[in-house]
Amino acid sequence: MFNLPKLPYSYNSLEPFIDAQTMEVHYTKHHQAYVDKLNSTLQNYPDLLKKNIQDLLQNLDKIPPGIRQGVINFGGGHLNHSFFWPLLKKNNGRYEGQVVKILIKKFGSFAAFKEVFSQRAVSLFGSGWVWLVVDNNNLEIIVTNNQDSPLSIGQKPILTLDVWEHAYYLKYQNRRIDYIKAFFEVINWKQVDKNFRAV
Ligand code: MN3
Repeated sequence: MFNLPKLPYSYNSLEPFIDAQTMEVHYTKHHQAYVDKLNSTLQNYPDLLKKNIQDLLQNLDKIPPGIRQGVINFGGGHLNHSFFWPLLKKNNGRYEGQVVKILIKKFGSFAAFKEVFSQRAVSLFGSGWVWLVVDNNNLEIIVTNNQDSPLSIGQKPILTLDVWEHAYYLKYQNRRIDYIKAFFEVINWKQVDKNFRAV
Protein backbone atom coordinates (compact mmCIF):
# COMPACT_ATOMS: atom_id res chain seq x y z
CA MET A 1 0.00 0.00 0.00
CA PHE A 2 1.11 3.54 -0.71
CA ASN A 3 0.80 6.27 1.93
CA LEU A 4 0.74 10.04 2.06
CA PRO A 5 4.23 11.17 3.13
CA LYS A 6 4.50 13.53 6.08
CA LEU A 7 4.49 17.20 5.04
CA PRO A 8 7.83 18.63 6.25
CA TYR A 9 6.27 21.92 7.49
CA SER A 10 2.97 23.40 8.65
CA TYR A 11 0.27 24.54 6.20
CA ASN A 12 0.88 28.22 6.93
CA SER A 13 4.67 28.18 6.70
CA LEU A 14 4.78 29.33 3.06
CA GLU A 15 2.49 32.34 3.63
CA PRO A 16 1.95 34.76 2.01
CA PHE A 17 3.34 33.16 -1.15
CA ILE A 18 1.36 29.95 -0.90
CA ASP A 19 -1.58 30.26 1.48
CA ALA A 20 -2.42 27.79 4.23
CA GLN A 21 -5.82 26.84 2.81
CA THR A 22 -4.33 25.93 -0.56
CA MET A 23 -1.61 23.88 1.14
CA GLU A 24 -4.11 22.00 3.28
CA VAL A 25 -6.52 21.23 0.44
CA HIS A 26 -3.68 20.39 -1.95
CA TYR A 27 -2.05 17.97 0.49
CA THR A 28 -5.00 16.42 2.36
CA LYS A 29 -7.44 16.27 -0.58
CA HIS A 30 -5.58 16.24 -3.89
CA HIS A 31 -2.45 14.33 -2.92
CA GLN A 32 -4.43 11.97 -0.69
CA ALA A 33 -6.80 11.24 -3.58
CA TYR A 34 -3.88 10.22 -5.81
CA VAL A 35 -2.62 7.86 -3.10
CA ASP A 36 -6.09 6.35 -2.59
CA LYS A 37 -6.73 5.91 -6.31
CA LEU A 38 -3.29 4.37 -6.85
CA ASN A 39 -3.98 1.83 -4.09
CA SER A 40 -7.37 0.99 -5.55
CA THR A 41 -5.92 0.73 -9.08
CA LEU A 42 -3.40 -1.82 -7.77
CA GLN A 43 -5.69 -3.64 -5.34
CA ASN A 44 -5.58 -6.87 -7.34
CA TYR A 45 -1.82 -6.65 -7.97
CA PRO A 46 -0.13 -7.38 -4.61
CA ASP A 47 3.30 -7.70 -6.30
CA LEU A 48 3.00 -4.15 -7.73
CA LEU A 49 1.74 -2.75 -4.41
CA LYS A 50 5.03 -3.87 -2.87
CA LYS A 51 7.21 -1.96 -5.36
CA ASN A 52 8.32 1.60 -4.82
CA ILE A 53 6.62 4.28 -6.84
CA GLN A 54 9.77 5.29 -8.75
CA ASP A 55 10.22 1.71 -9.90
CA LEU A 56 6.62 1.52 -11.20
CA LEU A 57 6.91 4.77 -13.17
CA GLN A 58 10.34 3.95 -14.59
CA ASN A 59 9.06 0.63 -15.92
CA LEU A 60 5.62 1.35 -17.33
CA ASP A 61 6.06 -1.42 -19.92
CA LYS A 62 5.90 -3.93 -17.04
CA ILE A 63 2.51 -2.62 -15.86
CA PRO A 64 -0.47 -4.56 -17.29
CA PRO A 65 -2.07 -2.45 -20.07
CA GLY A 66 -5.47 -2.40 -18.33
CA ILE A 67 -4.14 -0.48 -15.33
CA ARG A 68 -1.21 1.34 -16.94
CA GLN A 69 -2.98 4.69 -17.42
CA GLY A 70 -4.16 4.54 -13.81
CA VAL A 71 -0.57 4.07 -12.64
CA ILE A 72 0.57 6.96 -14.87
CA ASN A 73 -2.15 9.28 -13.51
CA PHE A 74 -2.39 8.33 -9.84
CA GLY A 75 1.14 7.01 -9.34
CA GLY A 76 2.50 10.08 -11.09
CA GLY A 77 0.25 12.30 -8.98
CA HIS A 78 1.54 10.63 -5.83
CA LEU A 79 5.22 10.82 -6.78
CA ASN A 80 5.14 14.33 -8.26
CA HIS A 81 3.56 15.79 -5.12
CA SER A 82 5.88 13.79 -2.83
CA PHE A 83 8.80 15.30 -4.74
CA PHE A 84 7.31 18.81 -4.77
CA TRP A 85 6.61 19.35 -1.03
CA PRO A 86 10.23 19.25 0.24
CA LEU A 87 11.23 21.68 -2.52
CA LEU A 88 9.23 24.46 -0.87
CA LYS A 89 10.63 26.68 1.87
CA LYS A 90 10.69 30.46 2.18
CA ASN A 91 14.08 31.62 0.91
CA ASN A 92 13.87 35.36 1.75
CA GLY A 93 14.84 36.23 -1.81
CA ARG A 94 18.08 34.27 -1.60
CA TYR A 95 19.23 31.85 -4.24
CA GLU A 96 22.53 30.10 -3.86
CA GLY A 97 24.27 26.77 -4.07
CA GLN A 98 25.74 24.40 -6.59
CA VAL A 99 22.72 24.23 -8.91
CA VAL A 100 22.27 28.01 -8.90
CA LYS A 101 25.91 28.38 -9.99
CA ILE A 102 25.35 26.01 -12.89
CA LEU A 103 22.12 27.81 -13.86
CA ILE A 104 23.87 31.18 -13.93
CA LYS A 105 26.60 29.73 -16.12
CA LYS A 106 24.09 28.13 -18.48
CA PHE A 107 21.56 30.96 -18.75
CA GLY A 108 23.89 33.91 -18.18
CA SER A 109 22.14 35.11 -15.03
CA PHE A 110 19.68 33.90 -12.45
CA ALA A 111 17.10 36.34 -13.84
CA ALA A 112 17.49 34.79 -17.29
CA PHE A 113 16.88 31.32 -15.91
CA LYS A 114 13.86 32.59 -13.99
CA GLU A 115 12.48 34.14 -17.17
CA VAL A 116 12.81 30.96 -19.23
CA PHE A 117 11.41 28.71 -16.49
CA SER A 118 8.51 31.10 -15.87
CA GLN A 119 7.74 31.33 -19.57
CA ARG A 120 7.49 27.54 -19.83
CA ALA A 121 5.16 27.52 -16.81
CA VAL A 122 2.97 30.34 -18.15
CA SER A 123 2.63 28.79 -21.58
CA LEU A 124 1.88 25.25 -20.43
CA PHE A 125 -1.60 24.60 -21.83
CA GLY A 126 -3.94 22.82 -19.44
CA SER A 127 -2.53 20.98 -16.44
CA GLY A 128 0.99 19.78 -15.86
CA TRP A 129 4.40 20.35 -14.31
CA VAL A 130 7.54 22.27 -15.22
CA TRP A 131 10.80 20.55 -14.31
CA LEU A 132 14.49 21.16 -14.06
CA VAL A 133 16.14 17.87 -15.00
CA VAL A 134 19.74 16.68 -15.20
CA ASP A 135 20.82 15.17 -18.47
CA ASN A 136 24.49 14.16 -18.63
CA ASN A 137 25.64 16.95 -16.29
CA ASN A 138 23.54 19.41 -18.27
CA LEU A 139 20.46 21.07 -16.78
CA GLU A 140 17.34 21.27 -18.93
CA ILE A 141 13.85 22.69 -18.42
CA ILE A 142 11.11 20.32 -19.52
CA VAL A 143 7.34 20.20 -19.21
CA THR A 144 5.09 17.21 -18.60
CA ASN A 145 1.33 17.12 -19.09
CA ASN A 146 -1.21 15.97 -16.52
CA GLN A 147 0.59 13.85 -13.91
CA ASP A 148 3.15 12.31 -16.26
CA SER A 149 6.44 11.71 -14.45
CA PRO A 150 9.78 12.63 -16.02
CA LEU A 151 11.04 9.27 -14.72
CA SER A 152 8.86 7.54 -17.32
CA ILE A 153 10.85 9.23 -20.10
CA GLY A 154 14.22 8.56 -18.51
CA GLN A 155 14.68 12.06 -17.07
CA LYS A 156 16.17 12.86 -13.66
CA PRO A 157 14.29 15.74 -11.98
CA ILE A 158 15.80 18.04 -9.34
CA LEU A 159 13.20 20.85 -9.21
CA THR A 160 9.57 21.13 -10.18
CA LEU A 161 6.54 23.41 -10.14
CA ASP A 162 2.95 22.17 -10.03
CA VAL A 163 0.98 24.26 -12.53
CA TRP A 164 -2.35 22.56 -12.09
CA GLU A 165 -5.02 25.13 -11.21
CA HIS A 166 -5.67 23.38 -7.90
CA ALA A 167 -2.15 24.48 -6.85
CA TYR A 168 -2.98 28.19 -6.97
CA TYR A 169 -6.62 28.95 -7.78
CA LEU A 170 -7.86 29.76 -4.25
CA LYS A 171 -5.34 32.58 -3.87
CA TYR A 172 -4.39 33.57 -7.41
CA GLN A 173 -7.48 32.58 -9.48
CA ASN A 174 -6.50 32.97 -13.15
CA ARG A 175 -3.25 34.83 -12.37
CA ARG A 176 -0.88 31.95 -12.92
CA ILE A 177 2.00 34.37 -13.51
CA ASP A 178 1.66 35.71 -9.94
CA TYR A 179 1.75 32.17 -8.55
CA ILE A 180 4.92 31.49 -10.56
CA LYS A 181 6.53 34.65 -9.19
CA ALA A 182 5.57 33.57 -5.67
CA PHE A 183 7.05 30.12 -6.29
CA PHE A 184 10.49 31.67 -6.74
CA GLU A 185 10.18 33.03 -3.17
CA VAL A 186 9.72 29.53 -1.79
CA ILE A 187 12.20 27.42 -3.74
CA ASN A 188 14.31 25.48 -1.25
CA TRP A 189 17.66 25.61 -3.08
CA LYS A 190 19.28 23.37 -0.47
CA GLN A 191 16.82 20.64 -1.40
CA VAL A 192 17.50 21.25 -5.12
CA ASP A 193 21.23 20.74 -4.45
CA LYS A 194 20.44 17.61 -2.47
CA ASN A 195 18.37 16.25 -5.39
CA PHE A 196 21.23 17.15 -7.77
CA ARG A 197 23.81 15.28 -5.70
CA ALA A 198 21.51 12.26 -5.54
CA VAL A 199 21.20 11.97 -9.33
MN1 MN3 B 1 -1.08 19.37 -7.40
